[in-house]
Amino acid sequence: MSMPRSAASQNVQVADKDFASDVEYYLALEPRQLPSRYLYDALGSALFNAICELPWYRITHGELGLLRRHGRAIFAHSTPASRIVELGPGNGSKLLTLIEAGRGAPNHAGPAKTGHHVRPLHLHLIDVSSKALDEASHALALLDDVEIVKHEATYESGLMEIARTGSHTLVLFLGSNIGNFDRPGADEFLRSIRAALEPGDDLLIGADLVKPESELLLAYDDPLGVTAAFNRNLLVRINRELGGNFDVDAFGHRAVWNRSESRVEMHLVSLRRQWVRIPCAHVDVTFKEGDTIWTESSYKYEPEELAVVLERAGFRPVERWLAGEERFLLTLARAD
Ligand code: AVJ
Repeated sequence: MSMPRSAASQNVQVADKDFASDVEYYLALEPRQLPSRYLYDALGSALFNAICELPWYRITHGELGLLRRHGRAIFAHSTPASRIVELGPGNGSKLLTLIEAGRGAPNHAGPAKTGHHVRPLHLHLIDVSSKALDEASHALALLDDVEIVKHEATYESGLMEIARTGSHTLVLFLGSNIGNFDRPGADEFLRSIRAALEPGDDLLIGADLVKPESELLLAYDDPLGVTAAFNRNLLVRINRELGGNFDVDAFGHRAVWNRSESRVEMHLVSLRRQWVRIPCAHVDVTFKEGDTIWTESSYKYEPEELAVVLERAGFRPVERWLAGEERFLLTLARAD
């Protein structure tokens, strides 16, 4: 069994060069777009945490309720693991809730109440946002006998860092973060999670389900304008980090339910004709009134579909828990 590597060796910086070249590349596509992972700078992460508190955004509350109510069952159904890897821990509340709810469960790897000596539980947090990593590790440090390893990295490179240590692993992919991938991308990404695991390892995945359009639009275009601020902050970030001259006031927020693709899309809409330059990304572009930048997709699932997608990627669904009110599904699946 290999030893866990030290925390210090595992910080991979997401280089600004990637941001500049992605902005250049994606703004040249038709339709114009920007990758949603860049929404999460420090302010973007804070705004996302605020979104999670909104009464219209029900993913977080629905999922936390499931983790709280079924935490013991989740550990009881999973292979005993000495490490938990979370892809996109946000502020750490999902993992904290799961571990606290799971205390005393038969397979819970953390400090048991029985007084037996238990190896410390290793928590690996993978996120592109250093702010999120700091917040999450701070929140999780409240737990006894855990060792926290931060990976400031994309999911893909973080997964390569945690791959194959020989110790059993539970991977958490919660919050409907799977929703940012289109269907082929989700297939491919789940396969890359599977490739980082050994047979018998587990994946706990949370997915938001298809629901009435009116509910979806309220969740992604809230009356307080927090989601609009979250979206427009991407322009603020481009201005600050890449020297752009976006007039942030001149872009509106739009959420669209694309039924045939089963996704909610976020767009920024130019409110007038304007010329935008982003020197560090070699961008020089004009927007007509009504021109858009597509900034995010949040794909929604049907329960049966998710099981099929997991099976295709080499996972066998073990158990699932549904929040009926919020239409949110938590699935535990085992690597074949
Ligand atoms: C964190 C990607 C799951 O798509 O629901 C929230 C991000 N965007 N409101 C989502 C988000 C707008 C969120 N994910």
